[in-house]
Amino acid sequence: MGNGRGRVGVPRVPGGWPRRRGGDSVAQATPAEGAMTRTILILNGPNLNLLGRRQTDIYGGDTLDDVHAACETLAGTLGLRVDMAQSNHEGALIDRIHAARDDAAGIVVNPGGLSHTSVALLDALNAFDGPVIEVHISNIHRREAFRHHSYVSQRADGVIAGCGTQGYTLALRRIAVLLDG
Ligand code: CA2
Repeated sequence: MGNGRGRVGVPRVPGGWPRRRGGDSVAQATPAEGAMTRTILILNGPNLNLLGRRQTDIYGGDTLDDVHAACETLAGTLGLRVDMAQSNHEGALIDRIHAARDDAAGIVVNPGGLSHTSVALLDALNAFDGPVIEVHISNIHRREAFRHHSYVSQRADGVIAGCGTQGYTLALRRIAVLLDG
């Protein structure tokens, strides 16, 4: 079953993920547009700035800078660029997702605690046309019941949970597959 957006599984069209606004192919794009389509936004929600500094028993010892470095290294091998962002503010996260409509080809998102509460974040992601992979460092299904549901999962093309910070690089690999078709 799809997400109501006409995308079920891996897209089969040449050139990868269906483009919005008339469906320009990569071959038709200008160099500037081509570069734009290969940037992946890695968006982190509230409290993830503390990663590696507190609660290392749950989230591990890597900092967000470590995650950024690992993603940048991998992205180079995948022909992608990454733009890493974190905010403790729901509105700022929503604004960044809106901007991603014009400056990112895909989104890797760890919404943090907002996963379990934010319809507004879901609405913002529903306005983004590229692939979205949701990441949770911890296995939310093995934790408190209130963490078992994520609003964002209704939009996500894939969900990775419980793989530690490796989940971010796994998500990047999946986005590369989805974009390249
Ligand atoms: O497992 C995940 O990645 C979570 O998205 C992390 C959220 C939590 O609310 C979700 O249920 C699962 C919490 C992020 C807080 O991150 C911290 C990291 C280190 C120290 C304190 C908080």
